[in-house]
Amino acid sequence: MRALLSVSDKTGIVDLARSLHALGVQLLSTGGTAKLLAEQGLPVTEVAEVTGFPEMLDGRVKTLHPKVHGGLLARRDLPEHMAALKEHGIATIDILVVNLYPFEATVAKPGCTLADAIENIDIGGPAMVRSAAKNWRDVAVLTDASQYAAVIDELKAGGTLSLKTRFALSVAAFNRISQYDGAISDYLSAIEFDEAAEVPTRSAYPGQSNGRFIKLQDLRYGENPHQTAAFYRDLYPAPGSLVTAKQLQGKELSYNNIADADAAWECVKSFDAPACVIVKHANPCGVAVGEGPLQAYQKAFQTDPTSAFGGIIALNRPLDGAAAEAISKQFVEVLMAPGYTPEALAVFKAKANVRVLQIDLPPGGPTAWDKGLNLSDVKRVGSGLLIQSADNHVLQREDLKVVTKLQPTAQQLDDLMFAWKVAKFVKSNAIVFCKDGMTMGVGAGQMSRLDSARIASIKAEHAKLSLQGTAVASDAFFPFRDGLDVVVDAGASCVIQPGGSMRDQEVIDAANERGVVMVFSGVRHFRH
Ligand code: 93A
Repeated sequence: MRALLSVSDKTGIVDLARSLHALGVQLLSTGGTAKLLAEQGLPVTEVAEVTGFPEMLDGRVKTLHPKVHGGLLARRDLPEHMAALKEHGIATIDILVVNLYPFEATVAKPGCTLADAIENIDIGGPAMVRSAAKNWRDVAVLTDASQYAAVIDELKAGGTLSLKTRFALSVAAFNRISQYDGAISDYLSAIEFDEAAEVPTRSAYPGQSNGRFIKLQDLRYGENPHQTAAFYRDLYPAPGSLVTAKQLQGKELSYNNIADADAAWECVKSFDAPACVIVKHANPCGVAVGEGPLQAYQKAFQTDPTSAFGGIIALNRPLDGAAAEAISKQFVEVLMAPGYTPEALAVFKAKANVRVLQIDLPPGGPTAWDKGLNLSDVKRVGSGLLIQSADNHVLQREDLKVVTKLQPTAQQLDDLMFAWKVAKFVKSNAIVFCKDGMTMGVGAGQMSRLDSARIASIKAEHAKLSLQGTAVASDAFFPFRDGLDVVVDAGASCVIQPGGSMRDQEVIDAANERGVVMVFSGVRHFRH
């Protein structure tokens, strides 16, 4: 038997070669690998000796030769193939051990140039891997050091490898090649060609993933214990996104924790002012801005203390000791902030189960960030995917259109803008009552807008909050006046909604009749 060993990552290769040699396998190898094996006293033949060609073009051409590929690809069961080998003096290669130029690790290094990346695109390695993997009935292909031990054990036990093992190795090899090519494709897709300078440059964050993901971890289970689950990240995660979080303490994150944490983080990072968002079951049950983290949290908590129990809490300012003390009085599943003072960390040390995450806010502030990106939003349906650009729309004050006789006061405008920002993160149908930079009642995820409105006011009642003089946001237009009547009956003095209904006039007339302010945003924020 002959084995060809050509590896960039030399981990475990000497032990493997030694075991193969002990089993009577003849060793072939490329420059660096051959040198290492020879230094360890192993008898090894250089591929250059076999091909009769030196390695050339800085190693770009080492193994791309019929003496190598013929030896890998010939079918041992076809006499014509074996005769052709004989005619051309080619010997079969039965085991191939290759790992590729470290392309992924190279491009992951800060400051990696395009030239560095290109030099680390392996050509000869994948070609050999494909040849061997295609001819899996006759050739065993090892592409990862984690496979070495089992292969040696099997060879020691029976002198050969089973077809089953060779097939599994072939599948693993093609998977590795696909992953490798995917990384190259992703990297190059992020390059923009600068016409003027005639140079390609790579944007730090391409804002697209080509559908390529990297597994971060297996999760204990999915949404329910009988479902399996894992957590993946985009190949190029957006700065400030949940996958960039560092967990400082606490139990392992669950599937639902991650989904809720994302909802909370996306919402809190849309605020410029110090803000706090408490999420339960993917919906905010309290959102507030304040002078600092403590006040923001206290206000957010007040919205719905019952629902906040076991909540996911996100803040967009570093957490200080006082805010930590206040938060630690409630049962909290996950806590997120861009930083923690030592006092804040000390508070949670005593509560070992609380998952404490630190995430940097995206650079440039919420507005710049939301506008600049083309993140995609994906939903699985049956055996298909729905893909859309993320709902990054940020409403500006000048976009508002006052449609009632009554004009909003400055305070009402602030409340309306705040309510609109929150409504974007509430599942449809969303009705959100707000006042003084805090949510006063959130109605989420109902099949009828009227029910969302009713639920929001019931919740305010439970929290002993008065809805008198509140601002209300509705994520989509009121199709009839009845929805408006419900929120005004509950105490709202101003309303923001997209407008655009056939019966806008009926709803505007109702607002005028009830003596409330109404503004149109001109955009809808469905969130299903
Ligand atoms: O430059 S290559 O694309 N051209 C080749 O012909 C070739 N043959 C093997 N890269 C090639 N390799 C790669 O060299 C292998 O995939 C492996 O990663 C590396 C091992 O080189 P050395 O043994 O010199 O360290």
